Amino acid sequence: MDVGAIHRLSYEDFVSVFGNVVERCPFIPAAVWSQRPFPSVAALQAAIFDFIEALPESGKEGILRCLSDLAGKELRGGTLSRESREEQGAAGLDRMDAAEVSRMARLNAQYKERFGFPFVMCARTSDKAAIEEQLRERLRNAHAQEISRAVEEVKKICRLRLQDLVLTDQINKL
Ligand code: 2AL
Repeated sequence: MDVGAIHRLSYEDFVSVFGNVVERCPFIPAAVWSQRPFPSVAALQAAIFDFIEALPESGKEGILRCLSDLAGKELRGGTLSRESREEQGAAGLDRMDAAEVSRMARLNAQYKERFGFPFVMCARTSDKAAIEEQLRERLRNAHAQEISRAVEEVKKICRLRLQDLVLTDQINKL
């Protein structure tokens, strides 16, 4: 991809292209827009990560709350974002039997009850068994430790979504 293409995007197109690299957080690309020109996609990614890291804990929790549950109601109801649906599908979360669905629902509810935000994990680099195992393990973490762990997962998801945008060359198609 020609990085100059990013620079040529209007503010509206920039937010439209990068608006969901962090799930349902278009204010993040809106906030880093003023740091243009980005010499590379890696520089854009770094600006996004720096913005997230500079947030207080309450802001990080806010970002985490924008994600939908893994294997939750939105997946079954067809209301996930396209990216989230594809990622959850890649991990096999759309092909679970009734026992798996109810175990995940119980664990997701326990997690949310304990931490106040949904369990977040990069699904594309995992599978349904590993996701359930991680969820059980991370339920034991301390609150602050779990915020940073979950933010690391948001960054992994963001990195892969940015890579997709570059590979599918959606920026040059505008
Ligand atoms: C997600 C999502 O939408 N994509 C992904 O990899 N993980 N959600 C989540 N709660 O972890």
